[in-house]
Amino acid sequence: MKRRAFLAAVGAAGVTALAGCGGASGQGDSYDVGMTATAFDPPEITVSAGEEVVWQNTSTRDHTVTAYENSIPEEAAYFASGGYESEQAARDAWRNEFEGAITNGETFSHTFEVPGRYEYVCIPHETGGMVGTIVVEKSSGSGNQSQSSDRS
Ligand SMILES: [Cu+2]
Repeated sequence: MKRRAFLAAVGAAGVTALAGCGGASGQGDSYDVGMTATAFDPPEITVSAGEEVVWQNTSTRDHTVTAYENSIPEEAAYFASGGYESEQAARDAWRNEFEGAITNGETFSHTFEVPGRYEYVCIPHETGGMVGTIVVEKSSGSGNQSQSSDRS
């Protein structure tokens, strides 16, 4: 319970930071990926390396954000709501005590440092196809990327 409250607080701080520099994806002011009753919305977003992604549960059902351990870049840090260090730990925690849930209105955030493709799932709705993808592109260097595409 304490850990969830902490994650929510971190998410809120991240929102402020994102708002200050223009936001990551234009999906509204306070989050990048919402969660409907059965899906991540949008199911795929692209960010730059070093950017933080904020998920918010915009539905009334409990969801998780749980990275597929084998579908993230090899050098990347594992991420899962609840702070678990492996997919198995996240799945066990959910199965045992529904831990790691993001409840209505709560947020979860993760900063993506390693470029590549990250696939993740909502454990309770995996069979319903509630999966998502984060594509992380190399940052252009100075860290403050403009929205205009001036890359070659
Ligand atoms: Cu779900």
